Amino acid sequence: MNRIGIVVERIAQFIGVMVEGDDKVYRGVPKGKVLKKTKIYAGDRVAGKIVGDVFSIEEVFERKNVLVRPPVANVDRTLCVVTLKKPEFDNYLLDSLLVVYEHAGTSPAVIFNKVDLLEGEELQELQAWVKTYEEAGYPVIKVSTVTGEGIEDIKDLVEGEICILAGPSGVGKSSILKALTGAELRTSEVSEKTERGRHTTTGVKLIPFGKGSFLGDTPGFSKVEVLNFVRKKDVKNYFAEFSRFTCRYPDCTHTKEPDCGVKEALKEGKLSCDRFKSYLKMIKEYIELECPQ
Ligand SMILES: Nc1nc2c(ncn2[C@@H]2O[C@H](COP(=O)(O)OP(=O)(O)OP(=O)(O)O)[C@@H](O)[C@H]2O)c(=O)[nH]1
Ligand SMILES: [Mg+2]
Ligand SMILES: [Zn+2]
Repeated sequence: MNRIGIVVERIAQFIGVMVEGDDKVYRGVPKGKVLKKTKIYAGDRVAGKIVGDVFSIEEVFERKNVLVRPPVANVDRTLCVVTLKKPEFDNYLLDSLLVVYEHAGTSPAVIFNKVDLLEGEELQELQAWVKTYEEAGYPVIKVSTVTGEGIEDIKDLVEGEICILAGPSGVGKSSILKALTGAELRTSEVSEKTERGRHTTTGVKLIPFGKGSFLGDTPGFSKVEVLNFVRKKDVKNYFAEFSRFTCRYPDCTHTKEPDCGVKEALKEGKLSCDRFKSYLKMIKEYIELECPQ
């Protein structure tokens, strides 16, 4: 009888399959037409047979999406991790991640980590950013891996989902992975040393946690060029908050057109100027903006 599984490890030539109703990870071996035709990704849902310690993969089910970096299929959720401090918040980078990962067919969420480091005015600043991203339509969770705040909220949000962590270096992605799953990444398996002596994740490993969820870590990055992924005219579609306002032209880019509801809303303080500035920077348009102080 065929069993169903999910590819949880794809590291060099090794394929690890977790089989439904079984906690063990089997070594996956592609068979027949799968062997000839199909590339196998972490996140793939597969069918096949258990033969001793091996899972022979006879079928790979259709994918919902495939991310390139990291190479993972069927990603439901991208947890975009950022911090206000250590490292300092780069809202343009976050906005770029949100556009690219939504375009890739995943649902992004915003995780503000290291909230234990904030006090006084910094907490007010955090609250303002939380409001901005909630108004943009994203789930937002405040987290500290030091105090444990927010960890259960992440588990509730991503029940049953395949998730990956994304965000700049040093924001605490691996620490969140550890807090959620208990797993410390064994560097020998999923990392290699760079010239600077740092360990960087190379292979992909999805770790089960919470209520039927899986989580993959990624190395941090500092720059995302949205126009390498998304057509310029489509970028505005990934700023869901713009669609609350009506413009004279239905295909308005909210730049030089007359009677633009979005620019009107910015002037009246009904839309975040920070988000709009990110939008302009992404599409490389520069116009005079009227923003209330
Ligand atoms: N104060 C505080 N420090 C944290 C928190 N989470 C992680 N850190 C620290 O931040 C540093 C970076 O954490 P990592 O988990 O390695 O960050 P990362 O995002 O995986 O970094 P890269 O793998 O380089 O992309 C470590 O020294 C952690 O101990 C937190 O909630 N609060
Ligand atoms: Mg890390
Ligand atoms: Zn407009």
